Formats: sequence, structure tokens, C-alpha cells
Amino acid sequence: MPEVEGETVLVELEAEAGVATLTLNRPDALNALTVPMKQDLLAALRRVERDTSIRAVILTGAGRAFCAGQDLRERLEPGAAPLGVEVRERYNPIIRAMRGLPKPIVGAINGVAAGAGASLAMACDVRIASDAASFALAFGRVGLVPDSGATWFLPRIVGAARAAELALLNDPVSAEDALRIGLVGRVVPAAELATEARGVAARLAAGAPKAIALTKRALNAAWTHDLDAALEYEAHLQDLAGRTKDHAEGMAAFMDKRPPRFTGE
Ligand code: T3D
Repeated sequence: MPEVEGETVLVELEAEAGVATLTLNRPDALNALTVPMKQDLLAALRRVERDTSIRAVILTGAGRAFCAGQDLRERLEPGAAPLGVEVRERYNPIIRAMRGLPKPIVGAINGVAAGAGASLAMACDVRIASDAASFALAFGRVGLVPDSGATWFLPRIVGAARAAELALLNDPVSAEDALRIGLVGRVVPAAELATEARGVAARLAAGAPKAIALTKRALNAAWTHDLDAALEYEAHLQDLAGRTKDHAEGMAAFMDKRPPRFTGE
């Protein structure tokens, strides 16, 4: 599997399967996010967006953690950017890039996801956790507020009451509890996580890319739309999907009783 990109974020491209795997790669610091790492992650997201052979993305962590959030040692270094600047200029672009990526992102949550690491997990389209994973908002423990979209994602994913508990108490949530409250979609044994995530990503990559991109767009918009707006937006997107060759191919495959071969056109 070809491996490219910077040291702090590994990018593995499997063009044949249409899957890219982005691995946060500072395992000794539990993949805590430094400035270069945030730059590498944003560059990696832009790269997989441009690469037309890639139809689905996996985001995971090297070693025993998914991501421990902001590197707290770096934050104490002289010359560190003010917090608001760091969030606006380095974290928010990553979250916007993830949600705006017209390709699904499968979060393979291999270990602890804390602070902005939990936000990265929440920004994924599909979350699969290893049974060794855990989540912690953690921001409050260092006197900060949840950022990188955490206050927006969390109530929408787990509901207002649980979001308030998690954000205010900062207690860790086990993989089992994350599944129970809907923070992840499935939990698998640690040894099976990579295979499970790869399988889900490959299935997504075999789908009709434009329909999947438009579905992601509709789901993003639905979080802020009322029903009338959602109905109208679905009608608009359905017009677009209906004009694709993949729609014609899906219909033909159904009539021929064969699997479709989607090309992304
Ligand atoms: O720019 C800004 O500051 C604004 C943005 C903020 C966004 C945020 O993410 S704020 C929240 C930052 N994250 C945290 O507060 C989490 C801090 N880490 C922990 O609470 C714990 O490490 C964990 C619960 C994640 C895991 O605990 P455990 O016991 O499994 O591991 P450990 O022993 O604490 O950590 C192992 C190593 O990773 C250790 O290094 P050492 O002593 O072996 O050299 C530890 O210092 C390092 N590490 C873990 N988290 C971070 C980290 N190093 C730097 N930054 C970290 N966030």
C-alpha cells in the first residue's frame, strides 16, 4: 500500500479499492495535536478531496490512542498562538474540511479520543470504536471550553441531556457506553477494528460517489433545516442525483438483476 505525506499524519492510498487511510501519527504523545500535525491533517484532507480515485476515507490513530487533543506541552511553549487564533485558524478549518469533504469519513476509533480528538471523532460520518477506545471531552479539566465543533456535534449526536453531562463533567465514556448513547455506531474487538473499518470504507467506496456526496450534504444541512427546508433541499439534490450516469447505471443494474458498477459520473 503506498504511503505518502508528512510524518505526523500518514496517508495510505488504495486507489483500486478507492479508500484512503489517514493515520494520526505521534503515538508517544497519544497523537496529541501540534501545529505541524494540524497542518498535515488539513493537507491530507485536501489531498484526498482532490484525488478522484479516492471515494472513502478512514481516520484513525497510531499506537494505543486515537487522539488526545491539543498537545498541552506545545501550548506552554513561548510564542504559542492565542487560543482563539489557534481554534479559528488551525482547528476550525480541519472540522470544516471534514464536514465539507464530498466523501464519507469512517472514524476508526482505536483508543482514547480526548478534547479536540473527541471533536475529530465526532466530525466523522461513521464512527467505529475498538473495545479499547474511550472518549473524554477533557477540555474542562484544563479550564477550557469544548471546541472544534464539540458543542455543536455532541447534542446532535447524543441529545442535549447527555451532551451537557459529558461537556460539564468531562468524565471518560467507555466504548460500550459510547455505543449505548449513540456516540459510535458499532464497537468491535481491538484486533478487528482495522478490518471492520476497511470493510465499511470499501462498501462506501463502491457506492455511487455523487449520490453519497449529496447525501452527506443533505445530512449536514438537515441539522439546521426545518422540515419544509429539508424537503425542498432533498428535492433539489434528487434532481442533481437523477441526472448522473450512476443513477442510470443503478436502474439498469436493478432491471438486469446484476450488481451496479458506479463510475462517479
Ligand atoms: O490550542 C489550544 O490549546 C486550544 C484547543 C484545545 C483543544 C483541546 O484538545 S484541549 C484538551 C487537551 N487534551 C487533554 O486535556 C487530554 C490530556 N491527556 C489526558 O488526559 C490523558 O493523557 C488521557 C486521558 C488522554 C490518556 O491517559 P493515559 O493515562 O492513558 O496516558 P498518559 O500517561 O496520561 O499519557 C501518555 C503520554 O502521552 C504522556 O507522555 P509521557 O509522560 O509518557 O512522556 C502524556 O504526557 C502524553 N499526552 C497525553 N495527552 C497529551 C500528552 N501530551 C501532550 N498533550 C496531550 N494532550
